[in-house]
Amino acid sequence: MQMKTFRAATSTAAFEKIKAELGDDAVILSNKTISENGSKCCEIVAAIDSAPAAPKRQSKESIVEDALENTVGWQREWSQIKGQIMALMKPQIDLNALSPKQKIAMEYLEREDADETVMTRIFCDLREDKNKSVLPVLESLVNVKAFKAQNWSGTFHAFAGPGGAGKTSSLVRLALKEKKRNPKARICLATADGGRGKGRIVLKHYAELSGLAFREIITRDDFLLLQKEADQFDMILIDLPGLPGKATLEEWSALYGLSTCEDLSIHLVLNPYYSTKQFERFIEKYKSEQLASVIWTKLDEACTFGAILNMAFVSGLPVSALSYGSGLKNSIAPATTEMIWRLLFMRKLPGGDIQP
Ligand SMILES: Nc1nc2c(ncn2[C@@H]2O[C@H](COP(=O)(O)OP(=O)(O)O)[C@@H](O)[C@H]2O)c(=O)[nH]1
Ligand SMILES: [Mg+2]
Repeated sequence: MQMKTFRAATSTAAFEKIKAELGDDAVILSNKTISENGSKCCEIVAAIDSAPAAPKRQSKESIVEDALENTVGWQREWSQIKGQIMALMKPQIDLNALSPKQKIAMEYLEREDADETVMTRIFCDLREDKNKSVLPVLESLVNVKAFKAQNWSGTFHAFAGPGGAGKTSSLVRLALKEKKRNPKARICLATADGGRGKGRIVLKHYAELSGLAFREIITRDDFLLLQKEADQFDMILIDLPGLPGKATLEEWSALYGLSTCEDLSIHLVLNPYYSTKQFERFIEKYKSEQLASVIWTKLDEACTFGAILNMAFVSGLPVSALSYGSGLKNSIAPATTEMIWRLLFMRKLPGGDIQP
């Protein structure tokens, strides 16, 4: 048996090292948080029965073949079925079957990048009644649950999403907003993002500045500890890392013990200007039973807002906050339905500015 100790800033990084060096068959013997040169890190002892197989050399052709073979079958099938349903539906979507007002609304939403599934759903609803306005239809499509302590019963809130989406800054700004609204609120900021990354420093800085508690989650032990002290806090906000490669939120949550925490809501932080394919990927990557809302960021940089409708329809998740600037002040708002309609139909940001 070959045994080796691995150290890295987080469990995820340590597991990556183990996978690269010992392969998928490695057995974990221990996994703990230790102190190294004054900062915390993760130490894992892993073992493997025999020497790991040398990575096989691949020709260009075999890489292409592997890639084609590995395309997840059902994903491809589903997107084909969806494409065919849409192709069948499209000729049925005759905008002239609607009232002139309804037609204008549909054309507007199409320009705003509302996708085919959303357009089909709205069309079917409007076609039933020529006097029906588009707003009640949209209201049945997009739910809102503002990010305010009184709206959410659980203590733990984790912020997930792609790197650079605005997780750390949304978390800090929402925590400061909550503290301002209720100075007695006992709020804890916790980082599970990379141990030594910039996000950690930002979080620590604002926690110290604003009298908030600060914790680091390097391994699942740290999260267990935080759960044990949870009754000291009214709200615990956790900054999750952007997950690299094929890593999924479900895997990550299981690894760190978040998936068994019943008191946890995960908020997905997204920008409206990712491509349709990218959104499809994120929906797969970040799917989780604990996903509870979407926080839309960088609205000030977007030129269409149809993604908010598309995501609401496909995920059924409410929108909890809207971020519209990089500054600390007046740049994030707990969401309201009015804000979303103003954004969609008037290009008015929650702060009042009009988008070009
Ligand atoms: N323009 C604009 N910039 C934002 C917004 N939210 C975050 N940012 C900026 O986007 C960058 C990445 O944000 P960060 O919170 O570090 O992203 P993370 O990697 O998801 O934690 C930072 O420079 C933020 O200041 C927003 O709503 N509008
Ligand atoms: Mg961050």
